[in-house]
Amino acid sequence: MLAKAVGLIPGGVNSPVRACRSVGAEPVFIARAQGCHLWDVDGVRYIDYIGSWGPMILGHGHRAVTDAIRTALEKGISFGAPTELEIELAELIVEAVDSVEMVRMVNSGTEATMSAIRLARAATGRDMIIKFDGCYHGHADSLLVDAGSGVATLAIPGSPGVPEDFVKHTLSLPYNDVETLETTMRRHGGKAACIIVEPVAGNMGLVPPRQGFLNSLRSLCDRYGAILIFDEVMTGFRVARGGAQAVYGVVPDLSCFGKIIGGGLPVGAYGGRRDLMEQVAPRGPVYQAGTLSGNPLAMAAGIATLKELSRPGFYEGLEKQSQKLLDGLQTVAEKAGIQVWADRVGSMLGMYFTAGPVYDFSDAKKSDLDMFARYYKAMRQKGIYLAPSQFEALFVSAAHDDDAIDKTIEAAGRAMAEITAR
Ligand code: HOZ
Repeated sequence: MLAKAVGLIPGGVNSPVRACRSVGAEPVFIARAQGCHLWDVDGVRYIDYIGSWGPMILGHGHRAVTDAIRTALEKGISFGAPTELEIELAELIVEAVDSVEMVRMVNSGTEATMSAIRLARAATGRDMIIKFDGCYHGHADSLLVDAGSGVATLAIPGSPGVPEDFVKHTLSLPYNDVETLETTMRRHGGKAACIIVEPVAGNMGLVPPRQGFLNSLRSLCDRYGAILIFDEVMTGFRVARGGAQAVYGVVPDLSCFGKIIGGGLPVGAYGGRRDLMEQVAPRGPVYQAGTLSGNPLAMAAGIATLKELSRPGFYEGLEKQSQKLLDGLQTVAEKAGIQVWADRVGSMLGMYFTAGPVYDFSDAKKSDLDMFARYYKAMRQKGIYLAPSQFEALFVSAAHDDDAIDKTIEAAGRAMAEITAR
């Protein structure tokens, strides 16, 4: 399949990281999925820790979600006109995320961040944006500066095709470094339209915010009149129902969502303060549009997913399994004599092959990438499907039961023993 795909699709894949190049492997072609398992086209079963890169928090093929999609499908696939489902999903988001008073649906996280930045620039009349090294906010031109995810995985410094004129307004600073941020804001704060951040960085592995980092973003934005944008495409409804902003108690002006709110179908959204969102067309002059935005299948899948997440004890159960996995991985690494730095926020995990600490992108890059590649391949060979990059997070779903977690820890133990035996 790969041989055929590479002749038709660049690299044989429709998104770079999944090509598995940085770990010296070939991609797995998936045939089907259920619960926490994937089966490839050769019938091999894997325990899945990618979860479609975040959306599948309930596990694959969850009945409530597939039923909702089926019901919506019978009524029509896409209308390009408002539906009641859009109102319902917007209501669920507004109700769950305190800082969001209004929300606009788009089709991907990339669209959400791109649109939120346009809005911030329009609202402030300023061009400059501030981001952080190793954070990834999609592939819009002005955001491909020291980015994480595939850009980090493939060690691409920027991207050809992005005019210098577009990126000259983007400043990228070290994550978790309040001092550098304060100095930069003293110098440029009056010109900054926004600070955009992953409140828990999940595109350079997993790097939680250090104490006070997110609060300092809030106070510096207030001091210099910049808009604070939380990119919660990964963390929204993942680390808590109210997102990372609920976990850390910091209120952004705008938030971006994706992944979980579409239940596995293509969706993104941006929302926040009413006075800002009312500047979006047609209510205001800031243009942004999309033929398939708010399409009924994705809305139905998102609604069904978010309703499941509001069941009492949902997040507690997910945290328990995630902690069990983290503890198990740390134990087997120690047993194998491998130094790792592993961390978790909610059901997002990261593990680096370095003694750490890992507080920013330069720390993350100290991980032994060769050892990661060998670990990845050994785990895959044992039926554990991890992200094929050190610079991506692991996602645990509600379908990862004790048996799956135990098997994963046991496989990790064997994988680590193998990679140290060489
Ligand atoms: N950018 C996503 C990961 N953070 C998607 C990677 C992929 O689908 O290949």
